Amino acid sequence: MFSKILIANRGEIALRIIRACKELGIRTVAVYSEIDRNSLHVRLADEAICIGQASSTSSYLNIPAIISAAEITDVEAIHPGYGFLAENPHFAEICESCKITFIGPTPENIRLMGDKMAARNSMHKAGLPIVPGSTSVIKNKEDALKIAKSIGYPVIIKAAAGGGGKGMRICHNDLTLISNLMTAQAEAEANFGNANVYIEKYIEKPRHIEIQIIADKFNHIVHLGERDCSIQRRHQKLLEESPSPVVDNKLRKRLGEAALRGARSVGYVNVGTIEFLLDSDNNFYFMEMNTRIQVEHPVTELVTGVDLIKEQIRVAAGEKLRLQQEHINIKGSAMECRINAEDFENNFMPSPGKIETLILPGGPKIRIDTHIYSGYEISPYYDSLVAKVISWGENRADAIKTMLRALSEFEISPIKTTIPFHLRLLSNPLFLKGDFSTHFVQEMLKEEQKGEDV
Ligand code: MV4
Repeated sequence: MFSKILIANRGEIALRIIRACKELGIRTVAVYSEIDRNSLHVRLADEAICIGQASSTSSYLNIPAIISAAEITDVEAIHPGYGFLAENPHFAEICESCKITFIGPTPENIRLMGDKMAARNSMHKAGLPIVPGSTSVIKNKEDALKIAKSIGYPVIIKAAAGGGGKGMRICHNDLTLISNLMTAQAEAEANFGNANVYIEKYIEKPRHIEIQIIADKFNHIVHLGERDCSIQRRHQKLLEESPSPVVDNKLRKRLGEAALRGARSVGYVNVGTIEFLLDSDNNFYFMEMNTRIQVEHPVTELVTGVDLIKEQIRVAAGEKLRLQQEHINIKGSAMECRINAEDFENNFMPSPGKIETLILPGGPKIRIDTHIYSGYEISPYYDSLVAKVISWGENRADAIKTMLRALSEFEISPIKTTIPFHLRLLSNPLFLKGDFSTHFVQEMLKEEQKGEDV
């Protein structure tokens, strides 16, 4: 096992990783930007090194500064958390060449999954179902029209280097297809430095279902069931839950086996998530693979009892995975509400600032992952996540009741948050029935807007 690791991240995930290290007997090195000097990850780590100014490019994305900090403190490994450098194949390579273990998959796997079209082709070859569409780059309008004719409208244009919903265009006919193609290519070039786009049949109102996997370096791999991440707004997830209200044991087995087949086919190691779209007939299609620990990993931890961060560190250190698929059972139901410093009443406008009052919920079946405290200043430089409230219940209805109880205890001021959104969501009859798609939030907010107009 490692004796010392560096955490190349900030916020709640840095704390989560430091806590796992403490329990594993691993010493920790925090890195921080000038503005994060008073952050909890700096206080809780054994050592802390300032790596630059507030802007992410000067600090948490500053590879030379982070590698220098790792060399000075003589760590054996770097945990990248999520975001920042977590899915940067170049960073993983540099760690490797400096003889520092990158706690994650290989640079080759990160690079493959970063190219969404290559990932799609690779998973198709492995036998996973993919949405009908193109198997190579769309070069011109003739290519586009030919594909659209063969699969039928609506279609969606996606950037090969995109992902997470960025750079997508939905087209309903030849005319919009041709005009969207040019802008999609230009946008892809501008945003990702890669103009390559591909086309898929557009699945209307799907659910976003993702399977958590973990693999060791000895070809042993297990899946830990699904998370339903359909509750999102503009590709930002707001609530995630496990199990999905629409996935039964039979479907879970099929999704899990598909995920394992895909991961095995590329020799994947460490934690990963295979995203699927599930259509209204319960057909599923491979979408993307995330090669990092995800924000929503706690819901899987609560229903499986597996500490994903500890397991991730253990397999990176070359330990054998002790989990066996037949011993992984989904117990009860868990959900996570993302509390962002955003003004729900004001179109989710960012609401940074100093926290004056803070009362965090607690009690049975509630877990809070957060880095904030009374007197902490939420900076506008980084993402707006301030806390994750995660509830567990014997069943979904109980997990919802406990979540409502917890959110009603949560006091934070003067900054505005997404708590009022969650209170509304958790009392919506369709949500309570489990009847929703990736369009649900948009539809719910539009419906409420209408009510206000009358
Ligand atoms: C799609 C789709 C419908 N049809 N692909 C968005 C994020 C990226 N992971 C893939 N995304 C989508 N791809 C086809 N062929 C709809 C979405 C989509 C979506 C997916 C998951 C979660 C939220 C979403 C919101 C809008 C669109």
